[in-house]
Amino acid sequence: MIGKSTAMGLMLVAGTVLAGGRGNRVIVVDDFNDGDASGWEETDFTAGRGSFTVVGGKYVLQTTEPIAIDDPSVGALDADWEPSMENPMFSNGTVRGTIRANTYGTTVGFLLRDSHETESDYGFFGSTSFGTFYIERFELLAHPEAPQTILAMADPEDFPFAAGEDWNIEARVIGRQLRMWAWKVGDQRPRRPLLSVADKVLGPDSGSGIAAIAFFGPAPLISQGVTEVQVSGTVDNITFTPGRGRNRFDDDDGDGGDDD
Ligand SMILES: [Ca+2]
Ligand SMILES: [Ca+2]
Repeated sequence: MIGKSTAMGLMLVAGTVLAGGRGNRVIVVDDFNDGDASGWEETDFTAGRGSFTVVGGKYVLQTTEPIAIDDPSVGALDADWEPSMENPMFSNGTVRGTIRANTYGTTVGFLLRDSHETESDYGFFGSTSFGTFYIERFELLAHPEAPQTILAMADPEDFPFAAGEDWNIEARVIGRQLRMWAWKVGDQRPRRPLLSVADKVLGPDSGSGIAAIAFFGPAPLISQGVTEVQVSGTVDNITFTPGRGRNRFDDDDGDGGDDD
């Protein structure tokens, strides 16, 4: 059954497809400039200690109080973009958006191939506690004892990520190829991805959801002696480019053609 909000979301998608290159298009997911986050399904894993607000045309996911480092929720605040859920058009493609961690300890980023049936996804994050960017596979139903697998992580010495910085993130999953670009707002997009890894566990049939999420990663924080985190992450200017259509962003290896 399609609910009213989903039907409206689909209309929104149809109305905001921008002209792109041959066989390609960019879908405006949300820029939050209308002051609300309609179309986003918000899940507060902290059981009432989280808030989702649009502030100054940006989407802010934050806890209303510090969350203890051993809290099983890991302070997670998850917002799913409803038109992408169970919609195969979003199973392969590229999410682009900006992220900012407003507090030390916060991890913030985007999910692709998110499924609420299997509670699985691929996550593309900036982590203030690791101090850099990483890609992970998440499978709660299949591996409840250890759902997170870090597939690739940048070197924090070379690619540091810290609280208070605005970054562009480009997160791509096409087939089994995962890629992530990250560059500071105002800088030029690097030609080559920061992270590139193949993984075949969560195929295109595993899920299609796009989500924004903020949480904390306990492991590095515990080793640093941190006892609690007030999670706060900001996202904005989110777009999605479906499939592997050729455009000027796809020629990452510089050979004049599409990659892969
Ligand atoms: Ca809105
Ligand atoms: Ca905005």
